[in-house]
Amino acid sequence: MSKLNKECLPEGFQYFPHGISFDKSLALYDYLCGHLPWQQPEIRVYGKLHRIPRLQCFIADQNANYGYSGKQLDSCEWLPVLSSIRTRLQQQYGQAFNALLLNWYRDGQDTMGWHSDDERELGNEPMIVSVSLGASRLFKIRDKVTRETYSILLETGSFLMMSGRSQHDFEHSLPKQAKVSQGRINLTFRTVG
Ligand SMILES: O=C(O)CCC(=O)C(=O)O
Repeated sequence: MSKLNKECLPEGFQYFPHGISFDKSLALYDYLCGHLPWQQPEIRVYGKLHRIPRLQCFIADQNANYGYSGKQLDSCEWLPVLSSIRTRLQQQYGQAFNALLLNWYRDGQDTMGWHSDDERELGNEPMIVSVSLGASRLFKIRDKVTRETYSILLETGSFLMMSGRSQHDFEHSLPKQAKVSQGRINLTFRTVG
């Protein structure tokens, strides 16, 4: 069963459509495309090395080490505009975020596979705030037990907050959307222990 209903996201997921204004979010998309050292690292999947199907950049305070798929991420410096968003989110959500993972989906061919953000460094019930910039993309959430799937369209300037048991009970993904020709950048603010 699949649901497409922003009011009906499972527990632990909350969507805020207008966290950043439309114009500012698109200007920020353009700025970040040209001002970060984007990389396309390789990860090992079932023993074979593959380049991830998107570009990525990781920013963290000193001593905030984080990785996934068995790989530590190299971090770069906070840009002032990203520090400002972090400050705002910290005030809004009462959480100290010390790391930011950015993913750049150059068009609808770029994706993120099913996973949970359940690495040990994120703690037991992490709060992760995800900010979307650029093209709208579908975000899928799947119950690990019932396999029930939820879909939500993440629009530019929106915030998606994941907290509580969201990473225990659910997986999420960003599927391919062949008709999407524009790019999207996603920022996920995290607290790494
Ligand atoms: O681009 C997105 O909205 C998904 C990002 C994501 O799944 C993650 O950073 O763990």
